[in-house]
Amino acid sequence: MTPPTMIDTGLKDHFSLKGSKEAKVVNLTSNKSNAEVSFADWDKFKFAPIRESTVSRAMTKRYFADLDKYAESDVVIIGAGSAGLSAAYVLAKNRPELKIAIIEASVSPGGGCWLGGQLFSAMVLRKPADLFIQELGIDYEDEGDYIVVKHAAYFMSTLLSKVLSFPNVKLFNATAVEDLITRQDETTGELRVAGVVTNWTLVSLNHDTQSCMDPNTINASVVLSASGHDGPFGAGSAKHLHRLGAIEMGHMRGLDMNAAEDSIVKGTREVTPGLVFTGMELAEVDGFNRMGPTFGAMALSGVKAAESVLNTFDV
Ligand code: 48N
Repeated sequence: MTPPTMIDTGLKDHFSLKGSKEAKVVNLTSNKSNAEVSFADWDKFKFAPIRESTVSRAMTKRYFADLDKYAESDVVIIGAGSAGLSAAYVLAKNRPELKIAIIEASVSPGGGCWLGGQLFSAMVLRKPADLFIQELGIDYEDEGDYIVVKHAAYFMSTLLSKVLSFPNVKLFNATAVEDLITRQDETTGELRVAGVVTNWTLVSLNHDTQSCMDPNTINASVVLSASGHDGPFGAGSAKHLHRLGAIEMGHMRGLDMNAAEDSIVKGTREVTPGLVFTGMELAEVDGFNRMGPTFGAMALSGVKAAESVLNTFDV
């Protein structure tokens, strides 16, 4: 019987691995104990030992350190969809000194950007959004006035991985923003947003089934709301401001790709002191059209939102 061919585990830098029984792993260069391990004989395979509490402490120590660190954040972004994450990328890359907390209600960040339209995979972005795709190093097909990324998940996973790799960003997923921290100017009466009120999403979904489950808070110099159009959680900040009498809600209008994408990008701004809106939540604030399955405005609204956030710092 011909010996099995070389198994490429992607680990060959550390292992000399052959498919045959005699294969030996020579000096695990990344392993301090320099243990000799043979992957050829799985019966002898063994992980390094661990105690369960070590895993628990490794997770909880870091999570609670992050809660402490980001309890005072420079920027809080509500919603890890395409607009929120595009803004997070621009902010984190350009201002590494800023502490940026992203609050995402879902366990899985990404919002509506894992698929194109009607569950189709390909993602369309109209130019000049191709410039942002080039910045992210994502391959695409150039179709003249627009580009196509072969799978929306390729865009979202690339953007997400880059945002999460920045040392000044912390993603709190499975965490919902339930309300806004506000300050009222005693003389002018002007309302300023000064942070967010949070809770585990599963708690937020069950306030009616339990006795009072009070929230937590994050103070922030600026809040960027990117919670998408109206839905179970969507447009939360717009609804909070409306409840507080700070804005009238325009509510998202019918689909018009050309009108929608231009107005969303141009309309991205600080709507109330301390609160910038971006992405489809802005359509609920200003009554813009929806654009349907095209994502250029989400990316570039996020880019503009980053600029609006920085402008509030640099006043
Ligand atoms: O993807 P979305 O919903 O929002 P955007 O604005 O980033 O992108 C919108 C885009 O996907 C479209 O809707 C496209 C262009 N379609 C247009 C059309 O015509 O239909 O992401 C929002 C994120 C989601 O991940 C939510 O889970 C999250 O925000 N979220 C929240 N996270 C924390 N606390 C909340 N209260 C909350 N509400 C929503």
